Amino acid sequence: MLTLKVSGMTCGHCAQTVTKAVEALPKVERALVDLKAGEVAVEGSADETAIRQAIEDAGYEVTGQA
Ligand SMILES: [Cu+2]
Repeated sequence: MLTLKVSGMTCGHCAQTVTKAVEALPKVERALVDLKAGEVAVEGSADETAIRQAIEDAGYEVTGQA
C-alpha cells in the first residue's frame, strides 16, 4: 500500500473527489482518504506517478509520501 500526503483536502467533497480520481486509475483496488491527516492510502499496484498525477489533475497537491 502506498500512502501519500495531499494538501488542500478540506471536506467530504474533497475526499470524494480524490477517492474517485484515484479509483478511476487502472490497477487501483481502493483509495482511502484520511481528511484529518491529509493522507490518501492507495491499495493496488498502480504506478505512484500515475496516482500523483490523478490527484493533481483533480486539483490537489501531493507533498510527499506519508
Ligand atoms: Cu472540500
